[in-house]
Amino acid sequence: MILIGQYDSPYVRRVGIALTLYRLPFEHRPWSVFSDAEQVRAFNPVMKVPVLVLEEGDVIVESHMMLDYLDGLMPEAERLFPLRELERHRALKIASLGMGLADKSVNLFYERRLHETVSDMWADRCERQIRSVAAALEKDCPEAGAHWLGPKLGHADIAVGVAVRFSRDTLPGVLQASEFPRLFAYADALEELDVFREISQVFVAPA
Ligand SMILES: N[C@@H](CCC(=O)N[C@@H](CS)C(=O)NCC(=O)O)C(=O)O
Repeated sequence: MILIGQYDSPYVRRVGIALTLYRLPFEHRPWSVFSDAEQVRAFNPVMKVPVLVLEEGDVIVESHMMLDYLDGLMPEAERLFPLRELERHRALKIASLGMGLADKSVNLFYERRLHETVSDMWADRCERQIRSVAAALEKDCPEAGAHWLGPKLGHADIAVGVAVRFSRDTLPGVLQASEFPRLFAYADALEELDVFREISQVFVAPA
């Protein structure tokens, strides 16, 4: 398999972490959606990353769809989303909140970075949404070193971890450790894991 996209993207990173934890061999092509846009477009007409190219050449876009595909390759006991309810829908909800945090952080970052005149209305809304989802996560956040569902790391943990890191890297000061102490401690503990260290990249802003 080939994973296209840089690890400063929370979406690319969550797929890279899952591939690594699943010990599925893959080639990483760290193409930028901006400076390598045409190369990305050759695989994904939406020109977004991640893109996962399968052995037979088929392409999957959207990180959640990739995780769904990868989970299907794994024995049930190793899958990173729980198979059974209630745990399953709870894990899906936490992963969706994590990705919501990532989405709104991307929105706000692009608004500030790419628009000559920033829309205060949109920027304020994004900031409120980021803080709102962080507050929801803070409320039920596990202790640092623990996991959201059950004894082992899962896609829900990974989604929250990569989203918090992305938000902090790209929007310094929007989320503060003093306001979200459990969430920050939990995310910091994830960043200490070997797989989070390995599948990682310092954020590079689009030129
Ligand atoms: N929902 C998508 C989001 C992917 C996404 O927004 N990726 C960003 C990189 S962080 C991107 O490609 N942005 C370029 C653009 O929107 O044109 C997923 O989960 O894969």
